[in-house]
Amino acid sequence: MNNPVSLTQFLIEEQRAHGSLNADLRLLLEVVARACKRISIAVSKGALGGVLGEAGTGNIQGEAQKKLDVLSNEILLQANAWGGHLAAMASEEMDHPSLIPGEYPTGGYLLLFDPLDGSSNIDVNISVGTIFSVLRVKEGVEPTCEESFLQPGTQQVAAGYAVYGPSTLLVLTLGTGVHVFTLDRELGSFTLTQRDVRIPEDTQEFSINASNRRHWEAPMTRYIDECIAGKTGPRGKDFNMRWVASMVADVHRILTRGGVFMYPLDAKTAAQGGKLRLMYEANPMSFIIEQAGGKSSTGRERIMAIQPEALHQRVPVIMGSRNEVERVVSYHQDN
Ligand code: P6P
Repeated sequence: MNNPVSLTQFLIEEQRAHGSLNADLRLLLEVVARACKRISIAVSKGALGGVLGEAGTGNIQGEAQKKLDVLSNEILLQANAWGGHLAAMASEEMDHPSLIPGEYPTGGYLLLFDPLDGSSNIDVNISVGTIFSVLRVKEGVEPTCEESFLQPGTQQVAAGYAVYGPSTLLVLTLGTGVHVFTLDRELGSFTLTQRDVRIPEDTQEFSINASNRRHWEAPMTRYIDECIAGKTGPRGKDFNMRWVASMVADVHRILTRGGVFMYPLDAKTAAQGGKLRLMYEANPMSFIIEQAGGKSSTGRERIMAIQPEALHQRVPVIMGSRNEVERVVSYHQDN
């Protein structure tokens, strides 16, 4: 690849082109990218790194934490402590927001993350990832309190994920398109490998945990049964199914070749409002999907329009190829 564009060069060029990327936000993104490199190294060591298996602790989600969940969370906290760009951080792995240590200055941004999404796949060597979302501190609200984080997804100034797969990728949006960087392990830097990703508007591939079928609402059952009916059914075409059980891996496949990712409201998760978390899974992924021309809904409303009521709030998620998401939403409206 001649004249490879590094993440740093890309961010400088974005600042020149759009002026929306001040020095603190640029530092934030470079620090998060560096933390993702460190997480990638830890993940890639596998059993040799002594970090597989359970940590022996649990998180607010009621989930047993993997050692790499805890390590990844620590890497992101430490990486972002000294820069003076953040007011506070929130994580899937922490009950409450984490404050910037007193010896460091604070800044005007809030960082939210799922430090290692899909970590149940770690011990079986399947792709996992880091998801992050960036907000500005909320005017008139103490920046370090939970309330300051409770902003709709439309308020995000940046969002991204790293996927630790056969290669380590960083996918990023600043609100002016979606761009993909591949980790060059020889240089130790992320190199731009795709600008302005666009999701195909149609698809023949859906992504859902089909073992939950008996718990789904009628519109979801209708949609999936029509896909499975294939050419002989109302869709008149065959569909393929993929479910990695790692949102980052499933969403990246959809970003790359189209598809629809669904973790719908079902009888199992209805009491909590859904399975996936709004603030650091659904919102950042929705920002990326919409910036790439796709759509993202709960089935009944645009995910990024939701006014959050709690930091670890859960929502149903239907996101991906525009025309397919619109069909699923229409079935919910018919119901
Ligand atoms: P299930 C991983 O734990 C996660 O939060 C997402 O990454 C993934 O899409 C989903 O849960 C998998 O859920 O119920 O299929 O194990």
